[in-house]
Amino acid sequence: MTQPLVYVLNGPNINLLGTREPGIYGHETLADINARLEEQAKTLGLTIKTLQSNHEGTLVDWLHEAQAEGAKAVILNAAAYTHTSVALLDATKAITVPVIEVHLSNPHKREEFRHKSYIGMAALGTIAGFGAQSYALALQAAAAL
Ligand code: CA2
Repeated sequence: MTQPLVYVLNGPNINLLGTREPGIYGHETLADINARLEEQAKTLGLTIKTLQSNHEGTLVDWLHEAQAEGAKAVILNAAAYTHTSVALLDATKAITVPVIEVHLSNPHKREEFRHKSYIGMAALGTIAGFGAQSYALALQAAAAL
């Protein structure tokens, strides 16, 4: 039997993780986080597909792809597009796959412009503020769905 598939999508600048602003985003790189998620996915009996793009339309395409590929959940850190992208909101609404919004930091503790989340208007739930652990908590939530 094939294992449930979960997409893990990361948005702009997350590829730079671990290189700048460690006080906010931690010392781990995206490769470190993804490697740990792969291990966790094995334990949970899930298959994950990890992707990162700096381009809004590519993230929209991957949300559509998650649906087309029969993914059971999407974990999405849309980064700055969280606070700006109606296109990602529409894509999140357009698919029936549940989207779990994730953030390393807690945007509500930060600047006012980060308090609004377009993704949060359509996501099943949001996990924020736990650093790299936010992704692990989201994968656990996905496994429980
Ligand atoms: O806390 C999060 O996960 C964010 O989604 C990160 C975004 C930010 O715009 C959101 O408000 C909250 C920024 C990602 C930038 O990534 C960097 C990585 C390394 C160094 C600097 C930024």
